[in-house]
Amino acid sequence: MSSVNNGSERKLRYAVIGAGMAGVLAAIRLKQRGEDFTVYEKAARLGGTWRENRYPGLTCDVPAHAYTYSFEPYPEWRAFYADGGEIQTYFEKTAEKYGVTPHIRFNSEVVSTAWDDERQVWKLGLIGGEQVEVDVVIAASGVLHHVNVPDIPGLDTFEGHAFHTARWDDDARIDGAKVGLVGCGSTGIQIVTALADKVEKLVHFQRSPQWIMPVEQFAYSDADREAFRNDPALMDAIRFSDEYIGNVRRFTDGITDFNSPEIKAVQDLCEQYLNAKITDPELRAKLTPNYQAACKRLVYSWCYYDEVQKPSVYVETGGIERVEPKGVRMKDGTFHELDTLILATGFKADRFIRPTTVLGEGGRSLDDAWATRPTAYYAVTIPEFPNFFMLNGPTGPVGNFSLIDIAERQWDYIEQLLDLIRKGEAKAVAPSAAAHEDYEERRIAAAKKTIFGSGCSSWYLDATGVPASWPWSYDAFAEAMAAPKMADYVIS
Ligand code: NA7
Repeated sequence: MSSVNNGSERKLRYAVIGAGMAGVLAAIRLKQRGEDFTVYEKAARLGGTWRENRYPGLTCDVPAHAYTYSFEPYPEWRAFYADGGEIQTYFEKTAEKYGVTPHIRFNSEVVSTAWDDERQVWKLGLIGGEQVEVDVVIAASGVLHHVNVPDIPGLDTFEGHAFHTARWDDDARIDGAKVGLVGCGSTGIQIVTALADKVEKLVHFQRSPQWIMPVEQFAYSDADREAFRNDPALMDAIRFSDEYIGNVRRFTDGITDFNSPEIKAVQDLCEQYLNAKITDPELRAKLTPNYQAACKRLVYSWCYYDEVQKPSVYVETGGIERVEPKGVRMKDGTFHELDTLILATGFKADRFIRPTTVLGEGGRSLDDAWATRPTAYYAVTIPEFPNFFMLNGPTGPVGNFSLIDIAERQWDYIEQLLDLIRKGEAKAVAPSAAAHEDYEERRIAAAKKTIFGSGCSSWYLDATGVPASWPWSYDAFAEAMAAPKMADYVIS
């Protein structure tokens, strides 16, 4: 990371778009340098995905002590895998501690941002019509935040509460009620585990079953937290343990080749877990996927197979014909009467900063640049969009690594490009079209060999069916982020 701005550098004005995990990170780093920045946040609270998702059972699948900023360990976690509310508290406390909350303008959605070729500045339009001018835009607007509401006929005729999991409806009847749940990603599976004991009946509408990776969950005691406070090395020991970082690194390396021994080991583990836990052959058949483990993002759970076997839960594998006022009608005519219908149907993962209008050099729109698929050079920068940097942008996710770690490394990369501008060696930087094309060619070829491209549908795939995550190893990612190839940048 570069040093504090000591006044000899050009003083830039920065707009950070989004006050989620990545936006708060950018804010902290800019604050530490003494830079002039504002974070524009569309909502009334920071937290991004952890603000928006409040569904019962919400848990992060990265161990809590590995799901923190590297510079801000947190002794207070209540369990090995933290719940969403705790994580939201962590980000709010951290933003407060580092003094960045006052730099966030809440309820201030950025609706447009346009590059002025002549003056080499970005002009932002805010929701109320206000115009703002900055030198640098940091797009930290998140990945999984545009909800995917399924197009099921009759959905709007349902008489009970029907809602997407990221729009949790506190007025919906859950306790002692007949609840329908559509979707079996991490969200749907976590909701089954939280509701099985609360509802009268939970009908889980399953289009595709999921492979479940067994993990262990346990609570931290007061004594554990006291020990973490007194000796932060204990938290590092978890963060850098072979059980976590070693496994996730091996898994991420394995992802790059769907025939790899690592993927075979994951497959064996998931199969053994399923066969050991689910005793009823009919239910086991329903829960057995017809694709390789890890092709869809692996679902981690310590209790799903126990909960799904409870008498209150019914896994419905038939096709949904339509929603009716009192429930869901299946294609075979079966009717499930329901009080509440929960849609755990995921997100439109190809939106990123959109619907914000982004116009780069010569008025080129991001929508045009992304007509085939959203792309960014090494997931961070885009040709013809100078001084525009993305955190957790397209092709950013690296295996099952914590997105915090990924954003921190991306920030270190961005800093080195910003330094060129601060030191007067450039007024604007963007990758060359040729460098980006070369990156995309290599990335797509590698992506097709990854486990995500082995023949299943998932939010990892772009509209052309190519996996849109980092297709190489974690070490390759760390190396790429450590030093931008300056020759690949157009520096004006
Ligand atoms: P996911 O993982 O995208 O899962 C969405 C689920 O919803 C998945 O089971 C889909 O089935 C199902 N789905 C979507 N549309 C429909 C319709 N129309 N009918 C029936 N079922 C449908 O989203 P999550 O929120 O669970 O998790 C997203 C990420 O958040 C997760 O990977 C973690 O990284 C955190 P399909 O598999 O397409 O057959």
